[in-house]
Amino acid sequence: MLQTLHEFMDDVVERSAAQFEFHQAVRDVAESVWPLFDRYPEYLEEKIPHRMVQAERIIIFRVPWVDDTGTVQVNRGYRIEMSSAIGPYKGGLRFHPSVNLGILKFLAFEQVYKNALTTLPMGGGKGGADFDPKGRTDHEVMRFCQAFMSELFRHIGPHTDIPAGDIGVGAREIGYLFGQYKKLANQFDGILTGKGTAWGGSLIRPESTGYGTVYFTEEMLRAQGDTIHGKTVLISGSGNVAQFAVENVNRLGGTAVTLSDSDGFIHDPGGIDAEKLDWVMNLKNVRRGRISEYAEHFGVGYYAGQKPWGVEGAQVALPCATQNELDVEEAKHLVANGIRVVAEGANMPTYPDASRLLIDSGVLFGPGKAANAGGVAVSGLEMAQNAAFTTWSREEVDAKLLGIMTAIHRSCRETAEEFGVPNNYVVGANIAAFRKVAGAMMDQGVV
Ligand code: NDP
Ligand code: 2IT
Repeated sequence: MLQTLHEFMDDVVERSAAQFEFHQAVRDVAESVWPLFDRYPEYLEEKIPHRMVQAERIIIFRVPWVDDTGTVQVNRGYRIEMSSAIGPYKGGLRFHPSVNLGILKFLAFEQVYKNALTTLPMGGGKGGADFDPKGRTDHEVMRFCQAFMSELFRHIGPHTDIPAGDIGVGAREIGYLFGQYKKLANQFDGILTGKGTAWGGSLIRPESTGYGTVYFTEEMLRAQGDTIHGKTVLISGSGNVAQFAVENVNRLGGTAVTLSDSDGFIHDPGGIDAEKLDWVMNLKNVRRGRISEYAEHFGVGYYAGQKPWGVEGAQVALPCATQNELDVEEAKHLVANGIRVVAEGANMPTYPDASRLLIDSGVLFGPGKAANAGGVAVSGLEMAQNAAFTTWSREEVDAKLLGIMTAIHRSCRETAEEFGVPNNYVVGANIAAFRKVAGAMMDQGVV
């Protein structure tokens, strides 16, 4: 007698107590793929889903470092090596005080399926630390990164595990991490992506997640005979993903009117144009200030402690900050205000009941593992350039990114149709990705 979905989820919850985000991510995939097992019972017989929820390896380590006052600080570092079924472990590093095992396991689990959708041969992983870079000097961040890499370096490699950025890990941190790896390993390897373009980084990698989310949105609209051109767009977050989502909305003729951080959001009804976006990039990436300063500088509204989902007059919403930042009440506002598309630039920003409500209300909903896959896809292109000892032009990488996002969209759409749920990109993404990973696991035996 094969296990039911209910029994499977009970087991997952029992064996990973209190890891709520992990349960949420697993349930989302399991609910989509369980009906598949009527057609392919061998997946259950071979315990493919049960193997998929166990990381191949988890490394947890001490990260001791000394701050500018001479005080010893101790953080906890992690690397979750989730699945190498279709390629080496690949996925970002997150530095944020909220980081814990459950959050990183959810991110690593999502990464496996996201990477499978990219068309490139990458397995899934995620890592990070409960380090808070806010308010730290560059030298403190450097010493932390060096301490973190002093342990991580022995576990990664260009054919083993290739980390990248995520929340709190951008160009500055990747630089410090790479420098320490090189010093310890005495090798100039492509062991990280998101590197500086002078030392092995790919053009368009910084832009790729935000650009890709907007390309995916455009594809969803095109499938309905529409485009982003002329649309008003709500965006949350103001970091890497949000910034380049704004840039691509502008390129495609839309108007982005909101940005946020963990303190509140700004609403600029006139639109965040190229000049204002430059100002935001300086604010967030150089001065490391708060988004409220935008409102003071440009004389627009700032809403402390709130999120942008109640703003009226928009047709597209792109949550680009963090997990579980769009709840069912906010989803009701979006529907009531006439939103046509929600595409997740962040990982799992929408609560499950909120995404269900959006889909049931006819909103086109692009789940993160499809909509934000452009970042890791261009990381894959960075690895390809490193391996070939070459670099590609901006135009070449951007065209490949667009091609990949179009392919991901097509695969989600066709799979949703095949399973009788047209326009359901959640089911389409989950089944398309699961089939690829499960197939590889079946080929490779019980390992
Ligand atoms: P950044 O660190 O550059 O920016 C994060 C943004 O989200 C900041 O505006 C930050 O505000 C806000 N934020 C973070 N945590 C919270 C929170 N708990 N509540 C409210 N706001 C919060 O990160 P990225 O832009 O790289 O990442 C954003 C999202 O996109 C994450 O979900 C990440 O996993 C996902 N992602 C990133 C990819 C990448 O290539 N970078 C690829 C695919 C997905 P504040 O400054 O106040 O903390
Ligand atoms: O969530 C993600 O896909 C990322 N943070 C990017 C991972 C990567 O390896 O580029």
